[in-house]
Amino acid sequence: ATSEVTKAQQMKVTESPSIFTKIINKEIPGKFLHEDDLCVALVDVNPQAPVHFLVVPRQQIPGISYAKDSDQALLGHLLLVARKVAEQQHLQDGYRIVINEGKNGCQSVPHLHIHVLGKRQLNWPPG
Ligand code: DGP
Repeated sequence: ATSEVTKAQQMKVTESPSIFTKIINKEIPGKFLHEDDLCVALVDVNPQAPVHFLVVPRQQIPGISYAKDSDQALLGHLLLVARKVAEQQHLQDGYRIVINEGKNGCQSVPHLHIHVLGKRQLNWPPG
């Protein structure tokens, strides 16, 4: 399987629709933990922790580097959904929220998403 680093190095920000847009539009399957007018939460297909989900805006912003001042309310909403779904997933012992950006950040899907990982002791610093 292609490593996440290789995928990140090969990512094209122009990919449209993204894999997440196809999942949001129910063209390909995904396990939804949350859906609202602005975003969804999806179980990550390649989990890095016992609980690993993604909070994804319906709008296909290619990454956090493309966010505009006018996205302020949306970005806040994504974090609050991350917190609410983390509670539903019983992550009371803690969790980590991550946004990967671009090649060096190891972003492989060009559609903004917040990772939430929990149910194990995570380490620091990340690789
Ligand atoms: P990132 O490296 O931050 O771009 O993370 C992309 C994540 O998306 C990665 O953890 C694997 C996950 N992923 C990729 N393709 C799919 C898919 O088709 N379905 C789901 N649920 N997750 C996916």
